[in-house]
Amino acid sequence: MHDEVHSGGLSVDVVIVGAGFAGLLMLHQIRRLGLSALVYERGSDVGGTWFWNRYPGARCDTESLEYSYQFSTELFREWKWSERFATQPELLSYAQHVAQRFDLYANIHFNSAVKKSHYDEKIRKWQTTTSSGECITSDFLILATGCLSTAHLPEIPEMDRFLGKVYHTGNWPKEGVDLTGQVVGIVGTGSSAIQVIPAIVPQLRHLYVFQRTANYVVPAWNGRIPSEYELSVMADPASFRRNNATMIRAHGYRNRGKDLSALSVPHEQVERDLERRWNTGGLNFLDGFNDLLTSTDANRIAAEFVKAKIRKIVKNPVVSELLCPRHPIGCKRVSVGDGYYESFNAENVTLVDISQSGIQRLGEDSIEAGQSSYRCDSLIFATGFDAMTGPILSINIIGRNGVTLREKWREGPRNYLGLSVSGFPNFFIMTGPGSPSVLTNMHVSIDQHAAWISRCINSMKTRQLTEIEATEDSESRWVDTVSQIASNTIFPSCNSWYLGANIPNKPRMFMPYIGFPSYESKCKEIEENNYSGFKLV
Ligand code: N01
Repeated sequence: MHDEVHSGGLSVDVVIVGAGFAGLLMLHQIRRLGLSALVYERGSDVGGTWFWNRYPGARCDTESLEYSYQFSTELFREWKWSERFATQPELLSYAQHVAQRFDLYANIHFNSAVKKSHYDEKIRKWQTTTSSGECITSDFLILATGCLSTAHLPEIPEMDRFLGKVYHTGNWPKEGVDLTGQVVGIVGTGSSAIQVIPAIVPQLRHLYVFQRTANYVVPAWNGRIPSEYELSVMADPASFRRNNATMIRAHGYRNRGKDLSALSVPHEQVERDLERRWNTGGLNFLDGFNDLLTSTDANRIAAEFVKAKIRKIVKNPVVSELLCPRHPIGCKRVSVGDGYYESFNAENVTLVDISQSGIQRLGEDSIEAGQSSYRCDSLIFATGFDAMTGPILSINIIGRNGVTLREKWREGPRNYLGLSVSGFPNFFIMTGPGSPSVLTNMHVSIDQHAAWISRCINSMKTRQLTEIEATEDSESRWVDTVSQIASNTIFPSCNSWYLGANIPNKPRMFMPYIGFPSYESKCKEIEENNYSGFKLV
């Protein structure tokens, strides 16, 4: 499929970075065009997020039937999910199954991290080098590096002094970890922590949970998928998928809310809807009304509803107050999981409030915070990721005139549609900043990007064009559009990773585009207008 070139390197039409769900589909689409492609993956197998995040309790918080590949009805019908919210091992098996079923392994190089990609303007090709010493020349470079794949370990004084084991949820050891009978400290209370905590508490001697910011957690009520529901979905997968794509976050159409302000109806009606959604479980908790994420008054109703639930679940009133968040609900990602708040009723769990003190230092066998020292055998950092831009900028990407992407994005990511960067021809980013990405069901966003990019490449090849690249003007207008949409919501109002606020010195900018349906139609319109806003050569 690919040619050897004189330098001893390889030459292909397309280099794809990453063999997670996005990279696998992109490879499949490029091969369907009859073009050659190679995928470079730093891990030893496919799966991306689900390859690395093997921590106890890890599972997806988008429903399995929705968090499935969209491109093949046969695949959709033949794969049987065992639970409403799939576990990490099942998601990893699914990725492996897809790679085998579509014969993708042959074109993936594992244990091979892309270090540098340089656009050679003379020959109009990308030159890519990897950690395993490979050099590849390609017409196109596509990043499918994921949004939450650069784990963030905070800098804590005297980190190296700790003699026990230190784990990060985003890099969990493949061979597993036995924590039985240990005293463990966990730092962080985001989506990863709220899954780990209930999963490990029963086996521990003691767990200290170090909380800097309390988090809103809504139940999953996980269980088997009701067979009549599954049958109805399987009867017409196309309309199931289409209906989900009409939702702002590209999933949850079964729980579609009303196009109605929560402030325009009696309070009891809002409470009833929240109660019904709480009892249904899942990420559609805030979908009942159209202003829960745009009006602080409407948002407060939902926030207070969850706080009342926390106060009811957690028996110790001091602990339950500490667990009640102070920021608007949804401006940091709402977490979904079962048994998190209940864990704080267990005798072997202590919540440590570090909102004022932070963690001061590590000792040989302890964490020191506030005026106290907490003895621990092992530590788990559930401290998140350098989200969205981290994985992209970990590669030295060099565009026209030797300008690096890192320089270009010094003040935050700039691109057009999230897909293309001016000064970086024939370069596409899948589900990155500037696209709906992390605010959506990733499979829908991946599908839309893979289809759009492959049609674009096909069109270029058929028309014998050699370069496509966003213009600076369309890029500037797009950056303004993304931030304008966000400014009409409560999203920018707290220190979330959506804004880069979790990483010291990272430029603050709301990165994802809000609203899958309007994004999808914009991309379609641009394509139909012969890629308006792009420069084609
Ligand atoms: O990371 P996070 P995550 N000292 O950034 C705390 C997806 N995901 O891995 O809020 C003390 O959300 C930090 O505190 P604060 C999902 O999109 C999905 O949990 O910054 N604490 C916070 O509590 C999710 O949003 C699934 O004050 C520190 C925590 O660490 C995203 O991944 C499962 C600290 C980090 O929370 C990231 O989730 C898991 C410090 N120095 C993840 N630094 C599902 O599909 C950070 N913290 C279910």
